[in-house]
Amino acid sequence: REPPVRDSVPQAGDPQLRLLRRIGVVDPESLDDYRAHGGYAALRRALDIGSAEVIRQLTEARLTGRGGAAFPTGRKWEATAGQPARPHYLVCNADESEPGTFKDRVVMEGDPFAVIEAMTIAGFATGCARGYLYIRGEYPRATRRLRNAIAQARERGLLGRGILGRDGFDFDIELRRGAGAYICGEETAIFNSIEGYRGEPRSKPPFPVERGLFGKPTVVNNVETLINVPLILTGGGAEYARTGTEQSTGTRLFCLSGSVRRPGVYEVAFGTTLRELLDLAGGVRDGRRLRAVLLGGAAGGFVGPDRLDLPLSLEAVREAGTTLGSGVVLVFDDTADLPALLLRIAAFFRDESCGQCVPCRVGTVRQEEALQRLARGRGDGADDLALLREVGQVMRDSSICGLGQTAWNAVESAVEQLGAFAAGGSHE
Ligand code: L3W
Ligand code: SF4
Repeated sequence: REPPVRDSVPQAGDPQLRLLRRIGVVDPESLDDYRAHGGYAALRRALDIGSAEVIRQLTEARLTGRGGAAFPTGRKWEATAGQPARPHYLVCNADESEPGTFKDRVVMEGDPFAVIEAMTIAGFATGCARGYLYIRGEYPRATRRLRNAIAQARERGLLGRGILGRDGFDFDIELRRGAGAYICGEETAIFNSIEGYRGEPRSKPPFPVERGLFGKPTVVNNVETLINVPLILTGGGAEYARTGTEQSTGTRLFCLSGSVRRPGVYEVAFGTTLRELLDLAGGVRDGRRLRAVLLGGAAGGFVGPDRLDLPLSLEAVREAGTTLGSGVVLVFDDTADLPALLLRIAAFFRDESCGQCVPCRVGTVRQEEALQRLARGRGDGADDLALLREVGQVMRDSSICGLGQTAWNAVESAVEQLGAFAAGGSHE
């Protein structure tokens, strides 16, 4: 079933936009139109300057991963390119499943050729012969448009053998659809899924750059990370780094939803404050007061109305004890039922845990049970709060992957900073 079209790019056509500049402007089904809007100039430039210089430009731009962990992209590409084992693989992580995240969908539906061009540049720079585009199964329109983009690019010599007439540059893309499991967005669970095994994360290290898909050196990047690459190549890494802050360069796509007047995807420079971002979206809906904002998604953390002047940069949110994650900005007004919300988040993690390791498999169940007791207002809650903290710490310290390691983040921030279960906080 096709999901409803969301009017999610309110500022399409705005000259300030970079990553979203073609959305709503270009015909997403036409390679010619993509080219007419500057498409494939960056791939030409990449071939002209060579793979080492492409990576140098990314490093100079100080581009970081947009999937949540903000690892330096230049370092990742350099590490993969330098591996002697062959073949190398590229994986574009388009399994966008973090609750409240829909930026990659907007990009893939509105500017699919940009994703294909960026993957081709990544393949060239890191010496990959094949790229896998692993897309969330619930994204039928994006899947159709990407399939069409891949087919057109192949037809026109922009994928396949001798790309753009360059002897020896062979690269192709295979699209794979996920089947509804959140954990398959974890980079090593993707490998298992592509290889035909259960979607369970692998222990790291070894990191994918050394041993990834089919045991070979693999570079894994989020959709948003990749679409920054053509911009960096056409404008230059140093120029790119002039936008944003010292440690967070460029722009970021934020997914605004919940109690805001104009929900959607917004592109702003890193360092923009939360207040400015909420103002762009028209502020809190129906004239209500702000209760909290969930930043970074279920794996992120809540901030209260006292943090509206928080700059949205990696360094500032780290200091504030939260994360930008995959760009989630989920807004709650003063009618929000925080305990009910935490129960929903806890149920999500319990449900999506792959069950492979004990801290996460058992911890997510214990977390949900303790929250249920707290929400029912049983006793003074001291024992359950202590249990929550202990279980949360164990999950964070000893889970195999990011799901278990972050399953306590949002609950912790609501308990410790918003006083979700302080006297009178129970919702019954
Ligand atoms: C080479 C090293 N590579 C780390 C690589 C690693 C990975 C990247 C980040 O994501 C985030 C979390 C949530 N040599 C390396 C190295 N790498 N050290 O860098 O690695 P890591 O392990 O820090 O994080 P991760 O497990 O890949 C966890 C977020 O993901 N999350 C949900 C995200 C959801 C979406 C979505 O729906 N679109 O993105 C859940 O946990 O925020 O920060 O590539 O290989 N020494
Ligand atoms: Fe699976 Fe959770 Fe362990 Fe990750 S932390 S491997 S999701 S059980």
